[in-house]
Amino acid sequence: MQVVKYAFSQHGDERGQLIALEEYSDIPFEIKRVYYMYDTKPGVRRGYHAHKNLEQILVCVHGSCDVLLDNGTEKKIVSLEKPYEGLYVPNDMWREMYNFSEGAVLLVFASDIYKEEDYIRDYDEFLKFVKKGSEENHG
Ligand code: T46
Repeated sequence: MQVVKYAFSQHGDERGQLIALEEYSDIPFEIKRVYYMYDTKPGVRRGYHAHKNLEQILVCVHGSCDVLLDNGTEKKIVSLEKPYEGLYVPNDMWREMYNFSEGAVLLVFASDIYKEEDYIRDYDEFLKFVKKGSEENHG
């Protein structure tokens, strides 16, 4: 599994840093929604789902957290600890976010509005979904 992490351009000067993110260039899709999570309680693990048709970029703009990515055959753990790093999370990818540091803020850019029907929240259903997709693609 290829993990795609972006290193965003930092516009730094003696005053500090600034990052600007534009759709279709820094963010590789049209941004239809932005959300963020903060005040995450100690020991909490979030996510536990995949999306059928949603691309996202996750940026830990303050603090750090870990993200487990699972495509049904392989798992990878990615640490997000720099405000200039973005993790691309494509369709058909199970994700869990955990190890949030105190005060962590996880910002997410999404390619679509919120649609509950796009979520796969059951892991066995997810495995069936990705297996079906790969059979359709490979005949
Ligand atoms: C994802 C990971 C990285 C909304 O009403 N609108 C929204 O756009 C979102 C994202 C959530 N909600 C509501 C639905 C739930 O009642 O906020 C509540 C918490 O959402 P959820 O339990 O889905 O949060 P996470 O952290 O498990 O997952 C979220 C995103 O939902 C998901 O798409 O990829 O962050």
